[in-house]
Amino acid sequence: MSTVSRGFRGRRRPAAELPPGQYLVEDFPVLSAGPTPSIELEDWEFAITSETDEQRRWDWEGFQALPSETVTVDIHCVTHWSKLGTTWEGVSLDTLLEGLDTSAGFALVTSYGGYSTNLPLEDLTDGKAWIAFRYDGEDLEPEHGGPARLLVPHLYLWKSAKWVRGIQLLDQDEPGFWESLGYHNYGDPWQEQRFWGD
Ligand SMILES: Nc1nc2c(c(=O)[nH]1)N[C@H]1C(S)=C(S)[C@@H](COP(=O)(O)O)O[C@H]1N2
Ligand SMILES: [Mo]
Repeated sequence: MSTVSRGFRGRRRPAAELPPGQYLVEDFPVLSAGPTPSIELEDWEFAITSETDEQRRWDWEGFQALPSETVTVDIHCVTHWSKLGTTWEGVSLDTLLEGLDTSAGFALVTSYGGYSTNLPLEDLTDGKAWIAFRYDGEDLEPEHGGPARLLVPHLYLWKSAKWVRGIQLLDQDEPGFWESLGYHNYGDPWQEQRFWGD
């Protein structure tokens, strides 16, 4: 309809779908604590290391050969923006962890460039997290974490480590980059767990 103004185009969703204190964005802001690392696909690798030092390692080719999923999810940044209905392609952590013998309770996710973030292992399993390499039908742009990033949309987006390189499974929780600087250890947007003490 020609009379519909720009503000009414696109996705309109009820406010109940937004966690407290969040506003909607249509664009995709970039938030990085440092420069965007450039990672050649032939050098890329991703590894999961268990608490008993059992390791699984994929190069790009091996990773691409894994079954992937396309998911549409809402994402919520602690700086108050949310973006609804974002579509990603990635490999489920369930696929990557399948058959791995672990009794670890925690995970420390590390990135090319030095970023890290921590979360309970159970927040990575049961269809809740992916290593994503495509966004909106395109290869994931470097500034958004390409070649691949963690996507764990039910927690604030700082948990979704860009340029992901590895995941260490741990018996003891260990704070990541923002968590050791005062961000909430868990970061549930629906509980508004932004900072330490929230
Ligand atoms: N490696 C790395 N991952 C990161 C960050 C970062 O600085 N480095 N920032 C986090 C934060 S605070 C947010 S909000 C999201 C932003 O993702 P985007 O830039 O794709 O919007 O990435 C998260 N993952
Ligand atoms: Mo963020």
